[in-house]
Amino acid sequence: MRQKKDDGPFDGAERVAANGLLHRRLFLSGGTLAAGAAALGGLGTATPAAAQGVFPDWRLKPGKSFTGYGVPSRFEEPVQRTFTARAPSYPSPGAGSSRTPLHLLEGIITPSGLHFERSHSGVPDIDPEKHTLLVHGLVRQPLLFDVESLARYPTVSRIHFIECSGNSGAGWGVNPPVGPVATMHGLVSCSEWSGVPLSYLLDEAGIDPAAKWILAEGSDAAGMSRSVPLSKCVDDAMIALYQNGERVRPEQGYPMRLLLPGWEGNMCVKWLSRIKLTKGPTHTKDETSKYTELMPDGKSLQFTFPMEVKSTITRPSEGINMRGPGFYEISGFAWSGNGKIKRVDVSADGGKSWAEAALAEPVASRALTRFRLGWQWDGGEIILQSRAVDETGAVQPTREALIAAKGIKNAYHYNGITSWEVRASGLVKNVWA
Ligand SMILES: Nc1nc2c(c(=O)[nH]1)N[C@H]1C(S)=C(S)[C@@H](COP(=O)(O)O)O[C@H]1N2
Ligand SMILES: [Mo]
Repeated sequence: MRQKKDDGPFDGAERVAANGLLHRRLFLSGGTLAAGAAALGGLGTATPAAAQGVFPDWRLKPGKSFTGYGVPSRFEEPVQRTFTARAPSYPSPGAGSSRTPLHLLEGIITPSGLHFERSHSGVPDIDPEKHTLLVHGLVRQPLLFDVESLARYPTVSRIHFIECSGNSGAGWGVNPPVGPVATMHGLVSCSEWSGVPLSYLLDEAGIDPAAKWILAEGSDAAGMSRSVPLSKCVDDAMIALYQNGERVRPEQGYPMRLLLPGWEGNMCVKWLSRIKLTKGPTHTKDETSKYTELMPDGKSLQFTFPMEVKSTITRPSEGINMRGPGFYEISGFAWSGNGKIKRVDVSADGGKSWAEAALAEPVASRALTRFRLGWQWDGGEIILQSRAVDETGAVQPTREALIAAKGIKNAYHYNGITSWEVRASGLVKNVWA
C-alpha cells in the first residue's frame, strides 16, 4: 500500500511494508539516493581541504612501488577471520575453525584470505609435486593422477558456497548465545571454483555397474573421509584446483579438494588423495561419530546432505550500527544447497509484514546471493528479519517452526530466521524472536 509521507529526498519512494521498507524497484532500477552525504554549504568544516589549498600527504609525493602480491589497505586490517585460539596443550592440535566476517564484505565472493576454515588436524603443507589422487575400487581401470595430469582435462568454473553443516548451530538450544553475523553464520563462504568435473575422471576409470557410492579421503593428519552417493559425483561434483582465479589456498585444500555444490562442507574433502568406488556407504569414523542429526525422539537422521535454504541480513547487524534516522540500504546474503534463491523477503516489524528485496545478479545455483532493500528508518525500536525462498519452493523457517520440527538436540543444519534488534540509540543486537 502506498503511504504518503514527507520523505525529504525520498519523497515518492514507495513504502510497501510497515516500518519504512521501500519498494525493491528502487534497487532494481539502480536509482541513486543521497543518504549519508554531508550537505556542503552549511558545513564549513566539511569543505574539501584541496579547495583551501591544503593537500594530504598522498597528493604531495609518489606512492609506493610495485609488489609481487598485493594485500588490502592497512586501514582494512580489522577485516579478519575470527577464531578462538586453543592452548598448545589441546588434545587435538589443529582442530577447530575460523569464521568469515560476512558483515564486513560486499557482493557475493569471499576473498580467499577470508574464506572460513574448518580443519580436524590443521593445514598440511603439501608439495604439489608429490601429491597424487587415486581413483580405484569398483572401476574398470584404477587411475593415478598428479596435479599436472589433472590440469590437462577440460576445466569448468562455477560460483558456489561451502557451508559447514554446524554453521549457525548456536540457534539450537534453550537459551542460545547471541552475537554478530560472523559468530552466528561465519562458517559459510563463496568462491569461484575452477577444476575438473569428477564425472570425467570416473568415465575414464570406467564405473562398475555395482558401484553406487564413493569414499573420498584427504591426505591430512585427520585422514578425513566421507561417503558420497555416486549420483552426486556424476552430477555436479568437481575436483577444484583453483579458487577465485588462483590455486586453491592451503586452508581450502591445496592442491585439490572435492567440491560437492550445496552439500555439507564436511563432505568437500580437502587435500583430496583418494576416491574409492563402493557398493554402499563406508561408515567412516567421520560420519559415524559426527554429522548425524539427533531428533526429539532420540533417533538420528543420517546422510542429510544438502544445506537448506537460509539467509541473514548483514547490514545493519550487530557491530554495524545505525547513524541516526533516515535512508538506509538493508543488505544481506541468501543461499540454498538445493538450487537458486527465488526470493528474499525482509521484515522491519519482527515478521508481521514483509517486503520483497531485490536480488543482485548473478543469482547462481548453490551460491551466496546478495539481496538489497531500501529502508527509511524513523529512529524507532524495531526488529529486522530476512526470509529466503529457494527455487524448490522451500521457505526458510522461523526458529519456532524449526525447533517444533527438529527439537533442540540437533547440532547441525540450523536454518531458522535471524533477528536483529535495532535500538533507538542506533545500536544493533542479535536477538531470538
Ligand atoms: N581432509 C579434510 N577435509 C575437510 C576437513 C578436514 O578437516 N580434513 N574439514 C571439513 C569440514 S568439517 C568443512 S566444514 C570443510 C571446510 O572447508 P574450508 O576449510 O575450506 O572452509 O572442509 C571439510 N573437508
Ligand atoms: Mo564442517
